[in-house]
Amino acid sequence: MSPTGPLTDDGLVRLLTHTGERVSHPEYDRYVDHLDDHALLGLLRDMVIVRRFDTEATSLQRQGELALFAQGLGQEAAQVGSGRALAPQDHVFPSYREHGVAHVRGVDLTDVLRLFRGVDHGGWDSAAHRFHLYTLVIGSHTLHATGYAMGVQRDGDVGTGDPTRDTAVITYFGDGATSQGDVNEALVFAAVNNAPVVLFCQNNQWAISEPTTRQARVPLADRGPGFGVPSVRVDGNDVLATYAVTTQALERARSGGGPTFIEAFTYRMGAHTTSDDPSRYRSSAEEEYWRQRDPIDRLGTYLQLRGAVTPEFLAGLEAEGEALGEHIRATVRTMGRPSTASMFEHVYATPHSVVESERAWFERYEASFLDAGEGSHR
Ligand SMILES: Cc1ncc(C[n+]2csc(CCOP(=O)(O)OP(=O)(O)O)c2C)c(N)n1
Repeated sequence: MSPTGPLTDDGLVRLLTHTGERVSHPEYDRYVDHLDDHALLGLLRDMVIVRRFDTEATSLQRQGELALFAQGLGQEAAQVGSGRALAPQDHVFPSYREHGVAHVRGVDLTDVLRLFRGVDHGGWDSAAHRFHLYTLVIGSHTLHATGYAMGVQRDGDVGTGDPTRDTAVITYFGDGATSQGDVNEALVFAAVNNAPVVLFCQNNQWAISEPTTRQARVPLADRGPGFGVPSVRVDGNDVLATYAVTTQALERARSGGGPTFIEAFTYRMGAHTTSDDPSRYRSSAEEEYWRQRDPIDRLGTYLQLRGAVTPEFLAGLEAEGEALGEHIRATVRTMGRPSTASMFEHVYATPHSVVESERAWFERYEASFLDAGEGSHR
């Protein structure tokens, strides 16, 4: 057992220090060496845009436009780095905080807010984006991801050597989720079936008010080898490192090498959700420690040191953020209420007689108010 407990940052793969210096890593350098200034600025842009989304959504919740919001603040590098490592044909099974991954999968982030406004269970086309619906039941989607990966394997879309065909599945979950049976069962199935799945744990240190020390006595990545799943601990606030380790894990999955467990060591800088008050259970010293390790500042400093950041880039990014803010505010305020009958849609993939008879009953019930001359029901 590790004498340092689950909060140690020992053994983290890191390519950028928290002061923005590039450090070499014998195994992982080769996964990022091809990234030129343009690509690195793209990663910075992704993270800044996603953080702007967070800020706007949090304000809208405070104004009563959203029922709830779960911020991804502080986890941008873990999400953008891993998300950018995906191939178009890969599949993502997220929990409920993966807005950064949604963004890099091309989901319009206002569609994510349809869920938080309560007008839709999802809001985006999960097949088109290969980004499945958010899951609020902690850990259950790791089983869906593993099962899906076993299906991909049985379809013969693994290990063919065709880079446009070979497919991996990735699933995102938190440190608290590792205490759930579902996640442990997913690890068993992934291991014994050699499933092409990457289990990406964002250890953001807190499961609402429960710290990681209440979830484990050892670093979370130590769990993987017990199931026979290779594991990596990565600095989750280092976008280059998360890109590198995820690229390697996805390549292993696509080539038939089986699953990988990744622990991205990061920090939830915001509250658990807008219903939570973290000042009740964590210290300002802890928050300050992590503010010094901000993932956006880290990459931004590195790019400044490289001389890659121009005034034009910064102006463009500012304009992009403003446009996104306007788009979010305008779109959310005009999201209409769903019709009550829409609850009968998408229950099953194909028509189902029970659902159809319930829909017919409901339509008769609604119409009865009109027959009674009330104009509309109350
Ligand atoms: C099966 C289940 N149990 C309990 C909850 C209530 N719950 C919602 S979020 C949460 C904490 C999750 O923490 P973690 O997995 O670390 O993810 P994070 O929110 O930190 O990203 C809990 C216990 C739930 N949604 N589902």
